[in-house]
Amino acid sequence: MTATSASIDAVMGQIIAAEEEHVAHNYHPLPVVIARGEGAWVTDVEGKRYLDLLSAYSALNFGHGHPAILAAAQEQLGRLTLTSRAYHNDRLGPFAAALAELCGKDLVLPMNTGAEAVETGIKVARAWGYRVKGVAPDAAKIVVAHGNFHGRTTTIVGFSDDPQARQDFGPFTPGFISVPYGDARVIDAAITADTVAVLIEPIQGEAGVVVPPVGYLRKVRETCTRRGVLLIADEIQSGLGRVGETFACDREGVVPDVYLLGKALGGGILPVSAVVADRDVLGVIHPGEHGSTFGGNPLAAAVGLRVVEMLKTGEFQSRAKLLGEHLETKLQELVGHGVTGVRIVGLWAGIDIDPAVGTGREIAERLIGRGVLVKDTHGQTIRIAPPLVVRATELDWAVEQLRVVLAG
Ligand code: IF1
Repeated sequence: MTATSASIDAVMGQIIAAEEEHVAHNYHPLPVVIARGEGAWVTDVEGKRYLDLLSAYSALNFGHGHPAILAAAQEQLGRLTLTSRAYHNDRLGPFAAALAELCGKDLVLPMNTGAEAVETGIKVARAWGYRVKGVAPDAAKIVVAHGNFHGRTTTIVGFSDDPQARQDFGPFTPGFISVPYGDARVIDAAITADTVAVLIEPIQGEAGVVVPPVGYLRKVRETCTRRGVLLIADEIQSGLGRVGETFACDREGVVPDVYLLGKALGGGILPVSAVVADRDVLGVIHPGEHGSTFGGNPLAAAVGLRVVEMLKTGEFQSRAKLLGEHLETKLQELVGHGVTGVRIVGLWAGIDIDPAVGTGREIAERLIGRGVLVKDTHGQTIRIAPPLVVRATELDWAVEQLRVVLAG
């Protein structure tokens, strides 16, 4: 079903129709056809400009076409893009060393998509459980949280509680126990002798930027340490500057046993993900037990190294924190004026729309006409996640467009 409205130009209508004709309908895209991107802005096929407040779900933390990242990619494109891990390449080592240092860990297992990092984290935790903790064969359990989103593979959707993610995709992988998010006591109660890990998002993205109570992450960390299970933090969306820190776990001074990273690690250019942990965890994986054709390829490593170098300055984290405080003040002014709730951490916000004004999707569609791109989630919520290069004046302008749309 194409949401073509009368206002969409025939050119865009033709492009959308062609996409409809030949692309599987696994998404319901908003009615805009983007052709170019620069910084926090994108341009459609007719030359109309939009402020990008989604950033490809935080994969574009550094904006569209960041010159330093493009330069690293272009230089590597002309040298070497892929070897497979059957051989060494001269880019993976420096990337892994820099990323491990950024995380304060020993080892990096490079993959491509976020879901692959999550699946890898699950395999590593299970292998650690059997080979280090001594859990009985095939008995490993992993505790997850209600409202989680960790990707779209059948194992991952198997522990989702979103019916749309699970319907008709079974049977599912066993060994996962789901508990309410935000209460460390239920995690403690769910841990048994067979539990090898707790897998959580430090802030739940898809659920609508759900921030757990202060102290939750610290209590989960303490519980995992006391009960001898791994804390796996899925920072694929919350990490790499988005929340005003390098990692969302940093907000509570929590260091997980395993970081799952992705999205922005690829600089908005290509899929780069990684599992990062100390040797006593990641060292359980032996040659031939896990991998991927593109994991750790020299192009991904060159881009990933540049991203890590950019994060080491702390500039993007500071921008996200300061601009986030500015944005929060502006968004709070909308509460009671078409907005029923605002949750924001750094430059990552979930805004609940008053049903009397419309659905999240309707607001997102109306914002297109005012040059602002957002994405709805779970009916009444729109999420705001601009590139961290966005300017305060651009955020002010975007909030003003939202105010006008809400006012009808
Ligand atoms: C889609 C959602 C966001 C993630 C976390 C792992 C992954 C994701 C915390 C998997 C991916 C993406 C997937 C994309 C839309 C987007 C999304 F709406 F699906 F849930 F951001 F909230 N962990 N999230 O957020 O990473 O395999 O996609 O690289 O599937 O529509 P991936």
